[in-house]
Amino acid sequence: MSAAGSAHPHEIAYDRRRLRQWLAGEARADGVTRRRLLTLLAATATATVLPGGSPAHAAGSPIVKPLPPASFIPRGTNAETRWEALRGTGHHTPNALFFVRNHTATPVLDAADWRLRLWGDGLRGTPAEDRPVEFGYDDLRALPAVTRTAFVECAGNGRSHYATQQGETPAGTAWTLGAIGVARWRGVRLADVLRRAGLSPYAVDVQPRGLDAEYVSGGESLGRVRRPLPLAKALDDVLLAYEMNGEPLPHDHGHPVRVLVPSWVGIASIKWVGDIEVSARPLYSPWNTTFYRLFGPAHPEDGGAPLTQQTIKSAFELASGATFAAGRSQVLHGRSWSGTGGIVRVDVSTDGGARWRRARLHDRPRSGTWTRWSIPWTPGTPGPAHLLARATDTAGRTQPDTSVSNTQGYLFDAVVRHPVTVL
Ligand SMILES: Nc1nc2c(c(=O)[nH]1)N[C@H]1C(S)=C(S)[C@@H](COP(=O)(O)O)O[C@H]1N2
Ligand SMILES: [Mo]
Repeated sequence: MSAAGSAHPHEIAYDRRRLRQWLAGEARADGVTRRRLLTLLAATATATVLPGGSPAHAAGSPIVKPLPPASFIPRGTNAETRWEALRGTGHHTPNALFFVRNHTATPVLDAADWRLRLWGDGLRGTPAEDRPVEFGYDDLRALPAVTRTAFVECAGNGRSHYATQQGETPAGTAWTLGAIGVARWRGVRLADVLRRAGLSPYAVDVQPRGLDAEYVSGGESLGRVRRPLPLAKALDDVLLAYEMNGEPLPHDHGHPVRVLVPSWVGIASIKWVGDIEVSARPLYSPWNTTFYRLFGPAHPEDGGAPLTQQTIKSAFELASGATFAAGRSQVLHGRSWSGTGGIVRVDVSTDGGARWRRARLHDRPRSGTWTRWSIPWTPGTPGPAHLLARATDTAGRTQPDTSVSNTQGYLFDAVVRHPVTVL
């Protein structure tokens, strides 16, 4: 367990080491062609195929739960939460309102049949796949339970604002700001499961994989959704969650068990987890090579390091184009969050950014979750207006005016101009 306890690897250095090892033939890169990796290294920052989704079921919706139009904006195999639907909900997003991001379609799995298989050369005394360690649902339930409040947010949340505010055209789902939800997750520590499985001191990466269908992109199957996680994060605060807001995990959110990686981009939180490879060599998948890295002129030639922590954002609990009566006093509500710390300050402008006032915070700053806020407003002159909110976190990070562009439109962090009309 010595490697286990080592310090957080600096992700960029770690990634370079990974690439070198791969080139030396040491790393495993199933489902990633040599050509793909070389392209990555050579760094043509071309836009990738738009995940349109291939149905996992013969028929039916890719999402199981109802998606009332008042609460959701349908986006292919995904569904975005409407911010106006969060008004009046508490700190935690009700399961019925939580956004869904599916590469294919929600598989309906039975906890009684479910097994979690741990395998790989990063386990002690386990020759590769020969003797995998298995856990059933009841085995997990019998381990010490932990609960934690955390957001799951898609790396592409806010992507459409690269177009609306910056005139760019990144590839991917055109989310506004509703690809985030906060829940109270209950489950077991991944660290407990890894230790029970017998972690070797040489383990460096763990790679959970979903039980949903293989993801087909550009006519090529990339295999089942999976993404390696450095061991240091896996042993830190990652959960195998079986409850969401006090209910068994809903089908769309990973029933019976999902990975929950606090503060990181949503792709790390693999749903419907069926197996976890524990590896003594760095691992690659399309989700840490082709996807979920930053490409473009502002980034390293061979792309940035695989995305880890989420960025900082704010949203009003209002519909786009909401109307207000001139001269009538209001209270505006919103939420801000960051992957690098709790939110300590939010400034709001109701005049398109000329003057700023400090909002009142309704939650204590806590990492991995949002802070609700409010501010009074009496709209003046009738006509179109823009509401803006700018958050600052405990790490001293503040939302900028412009987000650094990247071809796939990840990590939008700029202040969003929320259009409203005063009547
Ligand atoms: N197995 C599997 N896990 C997955 C995905 C998926 O399609 N399949 N999507 C990922 C992405 S990109 C995000 S943003 C989150 C979304 O979680 P949610 O649907 O519970 O909101 O799940 C992640 N885990
Ligand atoms: Mo995502």
